[in-house]
Amino acid sequence: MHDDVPQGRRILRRRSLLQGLAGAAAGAAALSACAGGDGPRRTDSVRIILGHGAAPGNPRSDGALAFQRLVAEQSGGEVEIQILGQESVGNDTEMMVSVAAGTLDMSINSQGPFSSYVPEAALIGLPFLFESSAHAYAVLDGALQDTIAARAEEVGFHVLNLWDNGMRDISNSVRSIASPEDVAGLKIRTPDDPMTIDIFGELGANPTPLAFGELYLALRQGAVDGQENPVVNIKSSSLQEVQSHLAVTGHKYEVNPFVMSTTRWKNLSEDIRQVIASAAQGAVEEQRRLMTEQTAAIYTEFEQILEVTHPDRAAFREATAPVAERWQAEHPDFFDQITTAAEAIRAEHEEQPA
Ligand code: TK8
Repeated sequence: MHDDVPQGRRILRRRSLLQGLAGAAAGAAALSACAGGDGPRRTDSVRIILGHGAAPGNPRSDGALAFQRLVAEQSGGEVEIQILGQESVGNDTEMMVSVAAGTLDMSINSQGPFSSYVPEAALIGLPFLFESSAHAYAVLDGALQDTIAARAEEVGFHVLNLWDNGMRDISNSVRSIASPEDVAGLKIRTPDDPMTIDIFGELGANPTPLAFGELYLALRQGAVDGQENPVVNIKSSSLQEVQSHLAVTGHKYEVNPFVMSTTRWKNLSEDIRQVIASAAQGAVEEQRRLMTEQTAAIYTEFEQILEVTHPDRAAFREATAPVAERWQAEHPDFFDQITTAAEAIRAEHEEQPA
């Protein structure tokens, strides 16, 4: 990934890989259609291509593998999921474009790039909306997910479910962060996400959107001072090697929307759709379980190798309050829906004082 190929060339390479795959799939279908004779009949087999941007060992990668296995089992081998991870068919933004165009069947994507199509989704990342991932699941699973899915369906994405991209913390290589003032002046890489850009702009940082796959090198070369992500993503992409401070802010939460091109979804048989929906449910449960398990272990490890601070969340909440006001003005209905749901059960999810 970190070679010298210019970005444009790299995208081209990914595109031709995708086209090659589509061609190969068509070729295989044509072959099996005229095969006949001996051997199992493969004429009904279906291949579905799933792209994601996570590194091997990341819960998203392992969740994708669980999905692949469950689909194979539940379809008796009739449906094959081909996984292309680690941004090998494009970064999150590019994969959203490919799914919309129907050249990629599915993606376990990210909140920011998804919110270019479904703007309301950015509000899941309102600063300090959630206390924890468990709080977010309780709020999002159900009516909120249905609202998001209905909007997405109108613009070409069938939402299977929302995976956990975790509570986000801030790492950097310049200084310890104890208060919001310490963030000011830092050049912070953000995803292609309008909410995160807004939050870090409000804190006086210099928010710099960049694809996740470019981040390790940008940090190593000092092109940016820091970044924000859940510790699980920091660890699975080894970002701790090129960072020295971690501030456990939990300043926002993100989902990974698991999307399929609506055209592809509609063209599948009802049986296959049921298999996919049920396998996606099994996979999100596995992914969330892995997130919880890995998060605790990684915090313990990072305490040893990084300078870790636990800033006062209330001070950060106050410093970022104007962000919420702006997004409320822009999406009043969805803002009400999500904040009311989050407040209703906040007390149950607040950390108990020791
Ligand atoms: C990796 C990204 C990553 C996200 C980001 O595909 O870009 O910071 O948090 O998980 O989706």
